[in-house]
Amino acid sequence: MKISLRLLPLTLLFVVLLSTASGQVVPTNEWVHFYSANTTLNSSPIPVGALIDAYDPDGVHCGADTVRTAGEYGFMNVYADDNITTPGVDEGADEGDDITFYINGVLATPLGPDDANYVSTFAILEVDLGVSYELGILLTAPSDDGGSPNTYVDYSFALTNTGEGIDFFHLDAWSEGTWTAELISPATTGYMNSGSVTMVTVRHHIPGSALPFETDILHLSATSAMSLESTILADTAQVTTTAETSAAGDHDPFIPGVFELFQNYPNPFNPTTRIEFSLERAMDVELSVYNVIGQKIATLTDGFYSAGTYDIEWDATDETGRKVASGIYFYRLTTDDYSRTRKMMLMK
Ligand SMILES: [Ca+2]
Ligand SMILES: [Ca+2]
Repeated sequence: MKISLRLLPLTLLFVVLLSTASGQVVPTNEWVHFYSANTTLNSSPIPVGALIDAYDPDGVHCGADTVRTAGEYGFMNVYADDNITTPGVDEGADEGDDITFYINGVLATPLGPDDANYVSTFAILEVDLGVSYELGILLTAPSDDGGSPNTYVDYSFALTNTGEGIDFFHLDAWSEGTWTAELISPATTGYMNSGSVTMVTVRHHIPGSALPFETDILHLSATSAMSLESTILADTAQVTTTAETSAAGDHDPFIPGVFELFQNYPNPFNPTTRIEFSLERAMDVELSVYNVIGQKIATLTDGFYSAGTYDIEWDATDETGRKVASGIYFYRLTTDDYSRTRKMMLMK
């Protein structure tokens, strides 16, 4: 079958559109094996994970393989049309058909030594392929967010394949500080078509020990498995999570059977206030006061307490005995396993 050179690109475009619409290879009882030990992407050995697809001149998807060893593919079965049992359905090639190959959805050039032709059933043909195309990744971060200690914030990053071919991505999420990052969806690896966008959900866990206004940075990176070693293609994006603490502590998890930290009284206050807490059992506790940027300014008590209810006064002075300014402060009770924080206001 001859196609004029002028018509070739449009015909091939049609083939791709048709094939991605119809998709699956239908195996028949006759095929040709194609293979290569010298197939390249952008002049380097084709990487593991690359997708090779074969089409007959009718645009039928009649062969598929995934690269398992860099630079190689095959044996890859390219199937014939079964003209006897399914005369009305075209499953693939007829003898003498030229076969068109795509790598990651991009037209590949057959480089021999054998012709890319369904010469005769059960032939074994060595056809090296070469393809060149641009790779591209774009990761877009959502807005910064916040949440209470002992909870988490889910972020949706947009991952776009801005390259010209299908790519195979590796995702990696991590936290810059001591908090934890968890990739929720999709899986850590996956294929994406050129131009497509995938939303990646990453969960940033805020530990119970996080102080008010403490922040941590969450990173997400996407790396292309199709990029070559010398030019690793990757993109990263980041968001900052802030630990928040509400006045009533209404986002704090309830900690039954351990302790309770009550709202200070009076509040707002001037010049002193009382902070009450109760312990269900004996334990080490620390009660401290923090300013709005998360700095500890006073330790009200730190020691071993038996079970019971206690009441501690704060006279609005810092560790050095100086009076602190009007404004919002946090007080926090910390035990070996838990902590709880509440907000109070000094109003002079
Ligand atoms: Ca058929
Ligand atoms: Ca056919």
